[in-house]
Amino acid sequence: MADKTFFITTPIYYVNGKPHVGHAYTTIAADTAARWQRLKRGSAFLLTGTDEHGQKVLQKANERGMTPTAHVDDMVVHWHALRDTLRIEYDRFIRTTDADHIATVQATLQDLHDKGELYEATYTGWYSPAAERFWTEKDLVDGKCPDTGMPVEKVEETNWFFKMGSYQQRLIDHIQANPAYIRPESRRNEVLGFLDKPLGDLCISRPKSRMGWGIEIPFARDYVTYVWFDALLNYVTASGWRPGTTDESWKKLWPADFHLVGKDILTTHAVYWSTMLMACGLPLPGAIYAHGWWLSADGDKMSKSKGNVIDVDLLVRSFGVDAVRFYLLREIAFGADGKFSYEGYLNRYNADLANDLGNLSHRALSMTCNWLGGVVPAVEESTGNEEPILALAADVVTRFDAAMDALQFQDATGAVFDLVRAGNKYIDTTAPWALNKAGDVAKLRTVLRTTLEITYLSAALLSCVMPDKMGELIGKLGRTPALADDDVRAWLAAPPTLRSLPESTPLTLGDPLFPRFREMPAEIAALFTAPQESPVETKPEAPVAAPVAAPAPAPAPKKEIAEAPAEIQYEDFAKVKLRVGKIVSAEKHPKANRLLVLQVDIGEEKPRQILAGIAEKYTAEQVLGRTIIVVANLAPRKMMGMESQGMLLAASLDDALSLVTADIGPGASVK
Ligand code: ME8
Repeated sequence: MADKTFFITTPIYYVNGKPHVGHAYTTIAADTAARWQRLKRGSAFLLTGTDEHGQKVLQKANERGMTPTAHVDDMVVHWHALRDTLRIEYDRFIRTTDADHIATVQATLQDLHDKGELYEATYTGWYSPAAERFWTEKDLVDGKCPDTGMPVEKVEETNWFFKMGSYQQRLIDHIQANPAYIRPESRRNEVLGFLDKPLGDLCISRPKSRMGWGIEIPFARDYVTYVWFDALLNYVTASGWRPGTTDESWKKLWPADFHLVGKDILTTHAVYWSTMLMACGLPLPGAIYAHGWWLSADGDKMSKSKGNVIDVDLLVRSFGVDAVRFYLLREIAFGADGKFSYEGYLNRYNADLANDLGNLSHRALSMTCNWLGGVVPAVEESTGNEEPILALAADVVTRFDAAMDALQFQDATGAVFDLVRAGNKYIDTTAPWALNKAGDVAKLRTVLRTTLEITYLSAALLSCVMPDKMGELIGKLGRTPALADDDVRAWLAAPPTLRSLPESTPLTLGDPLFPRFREMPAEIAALFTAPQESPVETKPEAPVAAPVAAPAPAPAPKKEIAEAPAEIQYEDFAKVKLRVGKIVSAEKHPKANRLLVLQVDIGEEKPRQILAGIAEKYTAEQVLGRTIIVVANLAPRKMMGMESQGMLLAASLDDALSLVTADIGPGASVK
């Protein structure tokens, strides 16, 4: 069909719990891709929803003392809410309890039955209620379910089977002929490996006597269909397809361009779903993209029972929705696993959003407002630095587009941040403050116009990732998101010229877009009020060259400090390796008011991270660039969740504190 709409799907999620960061991840990725394609093509269709049948959902309803219907109606509210909380512009939210879906599933079952694709057989096997599937004797691990480790029951049952095995070779051929069908490459190999072994048939029924919460099989009324057979069909229900339909409008959507799934459900999509489609006589989707897993900070799978699930509402409340969307897509390659830590989150927020992008936009706007009347200036005299940044802008548009088409969100955002950083460097190189002071208005106009244009181009591209904040920034630059979309389309057709903002348009300075977080937001910090590691040293009494380590967090009991002996031997002192170090970066510790997190160059390959309890006396800005003395062979230790790889020396007297400094290059040894 000529005017086929770009169609992208998320998994439909079980309504046995509330959404967490993992569910948010797939949904945000799909939404970002859909927004970009909508911008490029004029339309796109994003499908998401909930998987409401089956054992797991029934079990949860039972635990809550509710009927399954009351339970799913109650839980779906949390999933609908993602539209607002995460700014998900979905075109349909499908529920497997929707009437059109039930009709499609029943019609498909009947059709496959009529075509001889289904058969009845008696089966004896080990059934795992937790995994909702049968295992053979040899699959079991210590007599338990290999997937869940839970007990299994020996069950003899007559059931209905789908002749999945008969499609094995066709599926292998399809995957081999279409290298992009299963992505990323490593997952494709995994599926081909799975298909090396004989593929069995799929049991697609459950006797109502055992599990009645599902869609009734029309030709076997004592059975409901298996939850996966039901769930996978949601993708075609939403297109409007049904067996035998004469209305061809479903072809506008189907086949889907992308199914986005987590790696946990790749087999069900790559094998069950692909063969089901073959049996239905439907074309296969363009690609099944299995992304990686968000793990807890210590590398564990997130699970409610472990209490390590990251609450996405809390993140949004604390940092805003745009920052959450950005972090999830920027931090890890789509396909790889990633560990979620609040420290990592805060650092990324501060470095990319508050610093790089926040600075660029705030500098561009504030200098124009201060020195050029707050309107978009004309380009006048070149400073000789404009050409490279123009070339980079064109390159960034191309890279962004290619990466977004391939769902490489990390590369796409990375391309824009190359430009953002180049924009900041351009400001530093051209020094508009000096041009202003010298009255060189012709060059000043060029520099600020170029900077505003770079900010605008970055905002316009990033608006599919951060729709609210980038919309706000586009507004500050005197444009609207709709005009920005037009501009992006123009840059895709011909390289940008950095002349998109109409001259003399008034600008709005306003507040910084991404305020810097000096500490972890209170609601998150409160999660960590459990007892902290107690500090080993505190500020000693000695008036000279006293090592300064982290002070205790308020509630922790203070440790008694052993009196330093009156005399030590030279060998004792010789054990301490002292080095001169230069502080190359300084930040407040996200969770401890009194700590600064320093990166100190002591002449090694890379700077050492040193946590110093000096934040009450020194700001990060005051210590940046100072040349200090470091105890370089102190065993690393963790303080409030971050590692300190050494200690700096400071002198203290009463309330006064002074860093011990040196007038020699980093790496010099102190004897
Ligand atoms: O499997 N990291 O639903 P589900 C990344 N109903 N993604 C994660 C994640 C994590 N830690 N945790 C969950 C089902 N996800 C079926 C799907 S589709 C026809 C039926 C995401 O509620 C990821 O997309 O268990 C994963 O595949 C999905 O949630 C599983 O959601």
